[in-house]
Amino acid sequence: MSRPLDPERRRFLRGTGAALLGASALPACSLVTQRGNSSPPERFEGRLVVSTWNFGMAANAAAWSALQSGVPHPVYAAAAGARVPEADPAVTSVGYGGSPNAKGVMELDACVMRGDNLACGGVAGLRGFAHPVSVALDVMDHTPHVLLVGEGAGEFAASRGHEQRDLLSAEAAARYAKWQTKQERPAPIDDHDTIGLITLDNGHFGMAVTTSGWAFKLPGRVGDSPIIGAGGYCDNEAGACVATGTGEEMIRHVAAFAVVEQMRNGLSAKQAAVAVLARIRRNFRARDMNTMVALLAVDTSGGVAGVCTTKNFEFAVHDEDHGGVLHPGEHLAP
Ligand code: SD4
Repeated sequence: MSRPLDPERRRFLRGTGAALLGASALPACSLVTQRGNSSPPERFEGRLVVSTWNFGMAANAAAWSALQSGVPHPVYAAAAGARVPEADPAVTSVGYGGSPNAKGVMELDACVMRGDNLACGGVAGLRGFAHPVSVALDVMDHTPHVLLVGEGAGEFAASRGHEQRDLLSAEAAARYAKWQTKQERPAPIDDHDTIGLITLDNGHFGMAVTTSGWAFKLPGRVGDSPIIGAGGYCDNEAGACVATGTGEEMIRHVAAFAVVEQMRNGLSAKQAAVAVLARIRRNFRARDMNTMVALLAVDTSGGVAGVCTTKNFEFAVHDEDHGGVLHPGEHLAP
């Protein structure tokens, strides 16, 4: 049974959703993008990189070069792409320059997965490291585990020699200070944009997700992004999916896994993503809330779909025939 929201919280969720979506939560990005007006072609041939949001354009370009240079598996190309927004202070929801938790501390989440053998790795609540996605790769490649959290994740990252960095940019500190001075200080529910990348090369899927998560979240809060099956999943036999938006909804529905399983049952990327997103929205509406959830999926035939509960979603696609193109997400019909 779903827990009814108290009227205060209900008002807050409605208010923040409307305000933030109206203003678009997308961070400024200096990249010149080739903006497609419509959905991508029905299917792509050959190598492919897709990722969430407009900052996915620069990430895709890096992932594409990595694919071209012959990485051992496309997951390493996905991670190479993810490192771009992790290092970019203009991206206010990923890595350096992302948003801190309610105590002003940066806690980052990331995961990676490969579709041939389902090897995967993740870190949650990682503090003080520049590239959580690289630490996630090391969890996959150098431990028998799939997810390390908090202090242990940090100790592991240090033991592997990962770059340490103060992740709170001056701009992020200013945003935090502004948020702190507000009388009511709920965390803004739609103030977060994760990058999730899917790479496909010769039938082999790779996937990477990285984020600073929900801005001003409770310390210790973990979203969907480091959780295999929630924020991302891939399987060469079925397809791949990454998610962005309110992670609690993705965790509840094991969203990325659900989309991949629908593709395994024969649905296209678009049919699968729409089916799962509709289920997620039905469920959160039943809890009297509204929020942003977007699913980006690729099927084994090279079909790509990006669907969202709101109108502001965009996704980036890079392939041989078209180069890099930014596509508008499809808004799920009301
Ligand atoms: C989270 N899903 O931590 C992430 C944030 C996000 O678009 O994707 N925002 O809930």
